[in-house]
Amino acid sequence: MLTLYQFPISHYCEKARWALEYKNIEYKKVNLLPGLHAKKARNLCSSSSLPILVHNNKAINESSEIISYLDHMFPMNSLTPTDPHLKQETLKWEKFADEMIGPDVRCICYHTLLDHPDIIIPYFTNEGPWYGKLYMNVTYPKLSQKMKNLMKLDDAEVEASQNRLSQTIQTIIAHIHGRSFFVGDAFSRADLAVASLLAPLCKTKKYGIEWPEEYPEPLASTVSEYNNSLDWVHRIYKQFR
Ligand SMILES: N[C@@H](CCC(=O)N[C@@H](CS)C(=O)NCC(=O)O)C(=O)O
Repeated sequence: MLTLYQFPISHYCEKARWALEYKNIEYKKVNLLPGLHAKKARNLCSSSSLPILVHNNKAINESSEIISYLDHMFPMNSLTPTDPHLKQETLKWEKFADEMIGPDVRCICYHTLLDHPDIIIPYFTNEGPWYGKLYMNVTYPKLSQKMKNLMKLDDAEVEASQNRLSQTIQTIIAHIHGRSFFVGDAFSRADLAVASLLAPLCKTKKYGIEWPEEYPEPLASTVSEYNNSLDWVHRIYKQFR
């Protein structure tokens, strides 16, 4: 049995969930509480960041490493092309998504959502330890401040993230124009990475959590600006998730 240590709301964790489910691999999810996750994660491997996949007593972290491991161990429904050129292109776009989409989407979303404990705490505690709500009720003010500091969620940083993300989305639109997939003529980890890391802006179905009907401001306005540009994400989710 494989075990995925994760946060239900995390888009990097969604990337790993999607890969596992696309490949029809049975696995168990263990939802960790932000703050308390670090000790468990560091006991499993050297980093505190999730997702972490455990299989046969081996712990793998980094969503891209998890996909490589899964394709190696479970070759069915491979997400990595075999052709060397296509493989290189696919890994390039996945890296682009991991570095250019993931952090900015997270910054923009948390900048608003951390100020709404009524919305975010149920995601943090979803199907986690029984004491999750109790723990959050006591620690949330400190935890949210720590998260804001770690992610540098001040207005200037969020504005920089919005500007970068607008450019990144333009790059994506230009690349995908006239194509069905990021690389070649089949669904790959490049499509999966780009779509899962943009998914919180699109509130895609099958992400694994129920999105709020309306995001609070200023996230709602930001999301509505991007929405017309992100049809491709909805299509990929509909077809392959
Ligand atoms: N490059 C990593 C990024 C993972 C990541 O940033 N995870 C965040 C959640 S979205 C996390 O675990 N943050 C808490 C921490 O690092 O302690 C990947 O692809 O897996």
